[in-house]
Amino acid sequence: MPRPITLAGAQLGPIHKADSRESVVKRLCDLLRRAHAKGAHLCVFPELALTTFFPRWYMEGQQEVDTWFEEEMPNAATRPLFELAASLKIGFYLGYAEKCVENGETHRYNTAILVDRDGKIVGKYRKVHLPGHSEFVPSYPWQHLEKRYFEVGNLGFPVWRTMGGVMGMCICNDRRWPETYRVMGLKGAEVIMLGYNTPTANRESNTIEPPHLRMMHNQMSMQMGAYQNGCWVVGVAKAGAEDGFDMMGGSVICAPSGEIVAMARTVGDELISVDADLDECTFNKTTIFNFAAHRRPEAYGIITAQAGATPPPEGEE
Ligand code: ING
Repeated sequence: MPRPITLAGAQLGPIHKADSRESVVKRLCDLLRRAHAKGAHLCVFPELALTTFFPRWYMEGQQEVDTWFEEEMPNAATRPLFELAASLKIGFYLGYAEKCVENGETHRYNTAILVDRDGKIVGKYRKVHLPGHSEFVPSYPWQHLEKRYFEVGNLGFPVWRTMGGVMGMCICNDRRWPETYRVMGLKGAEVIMLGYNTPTANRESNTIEPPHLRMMHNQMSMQMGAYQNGCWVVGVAKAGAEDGFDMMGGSVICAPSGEIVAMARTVGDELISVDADLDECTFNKTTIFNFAAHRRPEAYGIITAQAGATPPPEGEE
């Protein structure tokens, strides 16, 4: 039987280094009002949605680095967003840089939270696949220092039964790895939501990887995740030129069929939405991708047994 849910993606245009959290939260609230006007039940904001994509900058002092992190959530800057969402009865995904103390130790993660329609945090995810590097590379026109500023997420890929379905989260580079979707697919995910900050250009060469190819990889990754696991995927960009550094847009909502059913057309603040039906997950999950009937885990051991590839030795023809 139909299980309607209106999904929204709230793409953000650039956030510059000088932009305050408060000015950004005002933009998030405006997008949330636009989501409400569309009848949305759930609104997905981007990765690191409160600040500029600061891993593009090399910083040495931990004090400076920590200015980009939130030590509690909600906090004074974000409470207006939580309160508005609860008043509008809209759940949301919010990506941000998390600094926390666990067992007396300080940790820093690239984090996303899932907030239900009453404004309560029901889920947290910490980014597992951290791309880039940890040391300054002088030859790069911009840095990508996620491995320097964040620890690898320690929560796995959880899912939550909330807002009428089974919801999962991931962040940015996670969307390129099929394992991300499959772990949540094996837990019955019906909606996988994610935010991303992706440079439009390849920092080393526009010929190896021209922008149109990067956009194809971006959207193809999410379409395949949706199709191969029979779930909705909502992928939302922080886009536009942040202090002159171009980030791609292309936010999408993908149906369980793998079709793109909504797509952003700008590189600014833009809302996309779809009147979805969670029951559309059933066809793939019970036929083509009926995991119990068709998967053969005994053949897949290498996938979790090792990280890198081990081709046969050279010379063995
Ligand atoms: N950004 C990029 C992403 O995975 C990247 C990094 C871009 C990796 C292009 C590979 C190719 O979309 C983040 N923040 O992960």
